[in-house]
Amino acid sequence: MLRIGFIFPSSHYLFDPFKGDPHTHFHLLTLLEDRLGAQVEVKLIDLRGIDPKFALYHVPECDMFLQSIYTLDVDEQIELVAGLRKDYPQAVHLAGGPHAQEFPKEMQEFFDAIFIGECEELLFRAIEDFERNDLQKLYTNPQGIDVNEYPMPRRNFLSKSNVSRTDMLSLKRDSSFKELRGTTVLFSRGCPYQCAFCAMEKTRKGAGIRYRRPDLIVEEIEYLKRDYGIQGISLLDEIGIPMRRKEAITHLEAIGSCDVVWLGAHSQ
Ligand code: B12
Repeated sequence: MLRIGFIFPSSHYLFDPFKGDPHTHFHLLTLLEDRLGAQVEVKLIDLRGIDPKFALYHVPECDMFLQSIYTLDVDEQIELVAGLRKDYPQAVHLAGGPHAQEFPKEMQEFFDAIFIGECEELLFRAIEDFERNDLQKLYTNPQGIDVNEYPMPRRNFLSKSNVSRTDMLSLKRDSSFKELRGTTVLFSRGCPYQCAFCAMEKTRKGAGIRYRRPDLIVEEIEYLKRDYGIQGISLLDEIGIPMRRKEAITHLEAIGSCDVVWLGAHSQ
């Protein structure tokens, strides 16, 4: 059985790293679990809140480690790889995400394989390659995926107390939502703008913005209510409300039909 660990870094620079959630991880780990079942053992190695000095002690042995590289985390992520190579020398390290996409050459020095673009399908190809002892150094997908073809990202990779939290929906001048149990959601992929200051050059050239279908939004919120007692959601989408009027109405009606409060805020 192939042991795959997807690491989320300490996020030590954040006042409260639990205002967000590891969505890339939920999504890819759900896919791995669904498609590969008993062939894999998948883990979300959540290092949030752990002093980076002691992070290695929290990482179980795996055959394959995944990381989504962000510029603010890159030094810590590289250091982790170096430590893990000493402790678990057989393991391979795969990296995608904003910083790996923008600086693939630099990242190839530290990781065994780099992923550029939306890599749902390429991850499965890389696993096949790894099992044939033929892991490639670079996997690129220039096309955008259809977000509605993929299952709802499950949260079962974290404990219930980690997923369902209070103080997720507080407003600056109104604390009446403070005690509600909330979590974050992501109902879209990408961004339609081409801002000069944005680090995501590759994303800008991508498939633009795509939203989940209303019935899939309802499915996810109902799952969060049923399994996690969620009373409110915080939207992490870059563009929380679709810009086309018709699409915005069905999107908001789907959320509205679930009887939860919601907050449109990329919390970082
Ligand atoms: C939701 C979100 C968050 C969430 C969830 C992040 C997560 N890691 O899951 C939260 C709130 C936690 C968050 C936090 C931060 N975020 Co943020 N976030 C986003 C947002 C809006 C969407 C990312 C997402 O989850 N998409 C859904 C998933 C499924 O897609 P994806 O991540 O793109 O992954 C796909 C591919 O990139 C690839 N892939 C990615 N990683 C990997 C890894 C492997 C091994 C493989 C095979 C493939 C792969 O395959 C995936 C499927 O197609 C993006 C904007 C954007 N357009 O991407 C900003 C963005 C990624 N965030 C950004 C930043 C700066 C941050 C913070 C540093 C903010 C801060 N100042 O604290 C923190 C970092 C915290 C941390 N340690 O992770 C920047 C990153 C810029 C950079 N150069 O690194 C972005 C691009 C926004 C921006 N334009 O500035 N973020």
